[in-house]
Amino acid sequence: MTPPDIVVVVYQGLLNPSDRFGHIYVLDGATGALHFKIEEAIYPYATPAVGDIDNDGISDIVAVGYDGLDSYLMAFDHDGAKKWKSTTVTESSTGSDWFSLLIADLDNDGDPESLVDTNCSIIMVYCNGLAPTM
Ligand SMILES: [Ca+2]
Ligand SMILES: [Ca+2]
Repeated sequence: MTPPDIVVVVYQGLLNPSDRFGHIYVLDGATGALHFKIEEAIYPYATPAVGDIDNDGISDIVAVGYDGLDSYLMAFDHDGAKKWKSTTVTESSTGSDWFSLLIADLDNDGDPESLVDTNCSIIMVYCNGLAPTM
């Protein structure tokens, strides 16, 4: 059995305050070798969720993207290719927003939903692995 890969967010803002962006790195689960880095900037204080949002049998990554002002929900294929980006999730200009992400089939219809919870306890649900339409 092939060991699963490791998804990790790297943020260097503590060493370099001008760098306010995190990046996702995917590592080989057996060796720790780098498979790839996702170049899209993400919000560094939100842990990505991993799950098969399009039911193709291969895990995908859902993360909070960040452009330095606004944050978005973003989905990536198993190879790091961007699948979609939501409209703004919440303003993050104060840097005080925190997010929790979850992928689950809430209504048991066989298609996963992606959920994001902000520090205001607002939960947004994106259905069936599709790009959100909010
Ligand atoms: Ca998939
Ligand atoms: Ca569902």
